[in-house]
Amino acid sequence: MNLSPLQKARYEYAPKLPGMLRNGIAEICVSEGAATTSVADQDKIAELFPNTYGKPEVTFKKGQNTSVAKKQVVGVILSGGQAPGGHNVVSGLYDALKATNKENVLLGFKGGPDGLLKNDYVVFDDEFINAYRNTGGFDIIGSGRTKLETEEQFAIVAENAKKNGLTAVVIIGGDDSNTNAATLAEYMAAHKTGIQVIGCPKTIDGDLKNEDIEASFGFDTATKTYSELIGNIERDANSAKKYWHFIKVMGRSASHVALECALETQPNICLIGEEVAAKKMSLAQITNYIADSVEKRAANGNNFGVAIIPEGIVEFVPEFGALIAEINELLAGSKTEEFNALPNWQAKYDFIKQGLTADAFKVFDLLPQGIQQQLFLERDPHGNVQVSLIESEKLFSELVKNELAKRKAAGTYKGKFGAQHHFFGYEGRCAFPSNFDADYCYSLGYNAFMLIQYGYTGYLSKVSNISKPAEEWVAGGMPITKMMNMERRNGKDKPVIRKALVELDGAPFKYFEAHREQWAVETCFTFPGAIQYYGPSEVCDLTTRTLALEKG
Ligand code: FBP
Repeated sequence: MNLSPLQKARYEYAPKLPGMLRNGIAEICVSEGAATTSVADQDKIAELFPNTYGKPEVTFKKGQNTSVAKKQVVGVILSGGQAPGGHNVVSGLYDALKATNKENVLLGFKGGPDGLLKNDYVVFDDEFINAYRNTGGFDIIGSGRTKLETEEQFAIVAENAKKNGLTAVVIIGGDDSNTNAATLAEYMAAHKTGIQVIGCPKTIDGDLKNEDIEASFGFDTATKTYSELIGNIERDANSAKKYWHFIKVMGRSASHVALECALETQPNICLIGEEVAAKKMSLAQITNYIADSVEKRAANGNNFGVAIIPEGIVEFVPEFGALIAEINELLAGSKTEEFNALPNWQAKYDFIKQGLTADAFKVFDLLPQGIQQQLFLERDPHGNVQVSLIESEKLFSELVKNELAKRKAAGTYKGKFGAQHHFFGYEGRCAFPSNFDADYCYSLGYNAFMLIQYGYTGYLSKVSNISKPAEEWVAGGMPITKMMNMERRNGKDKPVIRKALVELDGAPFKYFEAHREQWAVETCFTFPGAIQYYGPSEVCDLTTRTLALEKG
């Protein structure tokens, strides 16, 4: 394989561990804190997780290692969307496992949860692991989105685990995957398999965090990658002075990515889905908000700008949510075939007009035709509209264009409006992890093994105090059940990890709110540039603005 100079150099990078894990395995001891309770619905969660609920918080510290010496055979999977640093979780896990006992074995199950179900795995050795250290991507063993949730699936996983002599399974994933890790841990404990289950917090979306988990891994690198690109576009906009750029960024359920990129680049507009929902903003209100910025900037001779749109925005607009619910009903069952058989768009449009309520149709009719058609194109396996596929960057630029045409006719707007559209998502999910993510992920993996070695199950690997230098990081673990509550999923009440949305009274949003009026009218762009891996610490080891603001 041809290696780029950076890839070769990154192989040599030695990720930093928290100070307390640096003295060698023999000097890592554990201390237990108070028993925990779930964030809500305590009785129900306790009833559903009788073997793993209420366990104590765990912290590692320097001292005599008292864990029981036994051969460990650990299976690991990567689950869900890619996030920079996944390879380092695996290499940290591998290094701790081998440093504890050379006879220990790490198996990598391929393609996410499917690997556990199909018993499809590789056995890691030094050569294998060394080829992936400090690199982006999940290609070491691949990933997948199969949900592990039924008794039958758990029984197959337990059977395969026994067949391979596994003592533990590590699930590297987001909130759904770690919810599954908690349920699998409970199953393994209830069936007295002796197999432990540990989770690691991953997702570029940044929505797996809480008072214990300060950040999910991958968010740092992905947002830095998008911010570099957005900064470059801002420079281009400021150079050519002729386009408004509408940039959609990933984050299907929460707007953390959009907010972080806005804090990094100070665009003219950034929509925050959680605010749209809280203020029950309509499409027209959002359109006017953007059009006001375009109009004011045009009045100053600036016919250009940058707007960041979070991927999941439309689901936060109440009237849009109602429209989607009606469309899902309208096309339920065999009605999709009836709709698809209609000869042309006009016939389909008439069918939609007849089928929707007047309110829903009013919203539908506001949309550009391209977006109207998208709503009827792609369905998920349950027959629902896939909102993340809606080109919301084009939706808002079209709506703004129409609004500006009205304002021009009324004589209030005299500028020129030309739009460019971008979607940044996959560009950031497999970048070389920043030094922060390389260190954080390696520590999460190393720490996951310490939790296994000390006999814990149903825990999430936790590394905290991460806005400080790695030396001061605190390693430990948190029962996953502590993060759970009951939520309605597919018509049933289910125990799940509570997703973290952008908090409108949190410091990152407050900072943005205090500055956005100025950013909307003036040109205050900032240009973060590319992630730096080598050089001064103040350039290479920066955490996200979100984390810095949250931790004061
Ligand atoms: P996870 O929640 O699994 O980490 O994935 C998040 C994400 O990157 C979203 O931002 C995006 O909407 C989605 O994955 C895309 O998924 P896919 O890779 O299946 O297209």
